Amino acid sequence: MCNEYMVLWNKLGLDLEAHDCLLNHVTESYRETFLSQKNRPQSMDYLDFVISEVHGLRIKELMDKKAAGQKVIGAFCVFVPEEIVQAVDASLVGLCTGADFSMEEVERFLPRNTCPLIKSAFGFKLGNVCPYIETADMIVGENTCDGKKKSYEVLKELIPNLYVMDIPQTKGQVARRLFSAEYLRFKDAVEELSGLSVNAERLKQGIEIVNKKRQAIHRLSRLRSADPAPISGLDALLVNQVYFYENPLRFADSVNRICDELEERISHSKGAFPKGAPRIIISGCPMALPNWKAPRLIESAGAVIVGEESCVGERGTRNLTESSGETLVELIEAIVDRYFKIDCAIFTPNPERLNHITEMVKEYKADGVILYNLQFCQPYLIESMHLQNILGEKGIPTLRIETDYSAEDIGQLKTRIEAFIELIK
Ligand code: BJ8
Repeated sequence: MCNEYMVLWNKLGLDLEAHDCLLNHVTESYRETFLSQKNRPQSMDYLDFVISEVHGLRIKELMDKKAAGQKVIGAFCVFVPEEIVQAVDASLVGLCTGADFSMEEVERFLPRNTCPLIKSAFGFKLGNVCPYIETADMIVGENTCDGKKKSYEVLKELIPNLYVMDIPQTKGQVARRLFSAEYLRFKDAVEELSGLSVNAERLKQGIEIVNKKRQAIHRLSRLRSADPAPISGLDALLVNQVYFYENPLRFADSVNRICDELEERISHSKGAFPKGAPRIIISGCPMALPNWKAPRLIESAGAVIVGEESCVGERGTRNLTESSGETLVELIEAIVDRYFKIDCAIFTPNPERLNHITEMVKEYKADGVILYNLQFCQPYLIESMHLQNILGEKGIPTLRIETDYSAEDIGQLKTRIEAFIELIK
């Protein structure tokens, strides 16, 4: 690894040996999962490069920005409004929560039966292996599920610059007022952090930047409705994962370039999978980098994932923020409107999610749905049983899986996924 990065990681206080182990693991897993795919679009080179530099060049870029006075904000959830972060020229980065690390240490702070995503956040901090956590000037936690909200009380002891945002759990008028007040409180906090004040012009610009990357993702999603699917679900998931790390405008340009190539492929009926391959919507808990286990099993079994109903996917990106308002209040309200539509399972009731899944099945011509749940995630696990029943009544074949970040259940998952794909063929 280049010396310059070693100096950088050292300066950030990373445990260089443990960090090396993590990078080797991710590089190996990336090679096996992504580089071994057949019929990959050429323009995926961009993502190969981004991943190879995710702890290198991107961190250096963020550190250079910090040296120039700009701020970096880390987040664990899609409820953190990036538009407001952009309005003070700061960068928002999603924090790694997709792999087990330092589990023994983690279980000194959290019960064993805690969702892997939460444990992962602790593991990356306790193991001193995440340069994003160490680069961030502020880390935003959000009171969403019980696991997250209670764990932030503990995480605060490890991360003094943790800022916790309250998120309502219902969608009535009172809840919306709370949501709006919390976004205003967040605006005040980022203004204080950056020393810049958010005005209508800055916020409009922030909205337009974030919308551009969402629009690029929307274009990609539409192209995935073609048969043969022009891109694998794994590569599309990777695009959705990189969404949380990359510079937004560079990301939008690069995804648009991928889309240009996919349009070309579609015009020649060229696909990542053969025409008629079983088509799957995967729905449920977020798949944070570097969690690729379930999609890899699904696509190795010959099916292609054509959409993700997930926060690392359409739940997180599907709506744009209206940018036509002229005043700060109008623009903040537009942001609140946009984020209040997110149909996370922490809301009760949450009928929009079922509607979204059924729309996606139709839009992407899916043959079945795989409900993906992380172990001990009560909101998604409970919702998934109900969803499976209703989707079954609608004649949509559905498989419900529950997993974690270990390799222990790969054999059992593989058998169940292969049987499901056989069924829907
Ligand atoms: S908006 S899905 S990113 S909260 S998997 S930690 S729910 S126990 S991640 Fe999420 Fe925001 Fe909702 Fe999306 Fe809890 Fe479940 Fe773990 Fe989860």
